[in-house]
Amino acid sequence: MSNLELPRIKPLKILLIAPKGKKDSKSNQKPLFNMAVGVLVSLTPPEHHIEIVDEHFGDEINYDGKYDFVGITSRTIDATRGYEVADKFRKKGTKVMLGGLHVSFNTEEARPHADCIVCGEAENLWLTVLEDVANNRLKPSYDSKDFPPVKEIIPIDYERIATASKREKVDGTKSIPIYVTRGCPFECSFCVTPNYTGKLYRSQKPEELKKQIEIAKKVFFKPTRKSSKPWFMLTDENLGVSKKKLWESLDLIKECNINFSVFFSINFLEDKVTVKKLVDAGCIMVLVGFESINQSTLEAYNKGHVNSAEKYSRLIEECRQAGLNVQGNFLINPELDSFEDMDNLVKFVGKNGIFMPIFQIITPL
Ligand code: B12
Ligand SMILES: C[S@@+](CC[C@H](N)C(=O)[O-])C[C@H]1O[C@@H](n2cnc3c(N)ncnc32)[C@H](O)[C@@H]1O
Ligand code: SF4
Repeated sequence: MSNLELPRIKPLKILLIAPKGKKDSKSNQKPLFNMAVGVLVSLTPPEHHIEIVDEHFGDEINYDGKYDFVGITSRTIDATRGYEVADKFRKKGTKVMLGGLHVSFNTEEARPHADCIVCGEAENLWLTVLEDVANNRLKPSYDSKDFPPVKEIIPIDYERIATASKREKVDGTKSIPIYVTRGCPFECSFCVTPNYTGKLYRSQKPEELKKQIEIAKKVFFKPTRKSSKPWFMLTDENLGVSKKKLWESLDLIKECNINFSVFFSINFLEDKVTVKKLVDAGCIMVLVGFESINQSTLEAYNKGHVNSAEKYSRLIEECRQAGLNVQGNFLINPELDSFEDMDNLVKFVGKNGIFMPIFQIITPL
């Protein structure tokens, strides 16, 4: 249904917040605007007024503002702060809606902090939620499972985000997020993605993608003498899954004159044409989940069919030769990794010159 066919509802004043948890404050990661907020803004019909507060950018929260409701997104690292913000708004009588990955899996924990909890992807439930707020019949919870599955991911409205967030333009040393796809069909046992955004792999329409990059450049990028090209971070969980869509998208991205980084499974980098297309399109870095250099550990993670440990060194070197940096994610798991494994991993990372390796202690889902 297009916006034109929707019944008119009372225009709402909405505040969307990306909270920043205490642990997150220790990160030296350059902030990137939050794509959950980006999607909600892009889904909201134009008659509603939206403001964005992202604590990762140091935005201040005005608890005295008059809003029809405040929507707060959550990842685990930021969830406690999200609850704190929610409690403060509710004390002032403002309705609070919590959504996102963390609360979707921890609804009972989140419930005392919210008037409404939204579980799962927002695309197909958001207009119903807005209508219910406008008609004063907001329900305590909405679950994407009760709505049709999200088969299409929508273009991001960068212009509206720029207006709603009053974000300053960035030079090419900071990244602008964009997605091409969502979901991942693999089922690595430690990864929340297949259980959340789902195994259904969805892509944006390639022609929409090019338009968005051009608009995002216009509203968010400020060239400087040192960095004349914008840097985009593709926030896809795994860009390589559909080679046809990937190639189509890369051919279009190439025309946009940008640099970018992306998450990618190592096995897809065995295809030399894919690597060349990535480099030609402006990809500087692929972030790969190597997890372990032991095939038996990969098998234990149900990742043995996605990654072959014996190919790692060759593929990293081939990417380097082609002009592509490979950043590596490794899991540290006390149940599977011995001290000797750790020593071998450190040696592997040094020997193969892995760019900015990330070691993460495996955390429960
Ligand atoms: C891109 C990305 C990054 C980027 C960008 C982060 C950013 N600022 O946006 C970078 C590299 C910086 C990053 C950093 C980190 N990330 Co990260 N990241 C991702 C990735 C691949 C995609 C996120 C994304 O943009 N998705 C697209 C948006 C549109 O989806 P969404 O957020 O789920 O929102 C939808 C719904 O949830 C819902 N929704 C969300 N919020 C709300 C709110 C309301 C009110 C409503 C109604 C609906 C709603 O509607 C949206 C549209 O459908 C995810 C994987 C994943 N499956 O999410 C991991 C992921 C989110 N990251 C993860 C982690 C652990 C981290 C770090 C902590 C890593 C670290 N150790 O430093 C940091 C934390 C930084 C931070 N505070 O966010 C974990 C989070 C696990 C968890 N339990 O929370 C994930 C799931 C990866 C994984 N498989 O484990 N990340
Ligand atoms: C870098 S992306 C992976 C890119 C690509 N999808 C792949 O699998 O190669 C996500 C990374 O986050 C890390 N991760 C995911 N779930 C985790 C968990 N439960 N605990 C710790 N780290 C986790 C893993 O190292 C994983 O590779
Ligand atoms: S391939 Fe990557 S995104 Fe997909 S399930 Fe495995 S770790 Fe998660």
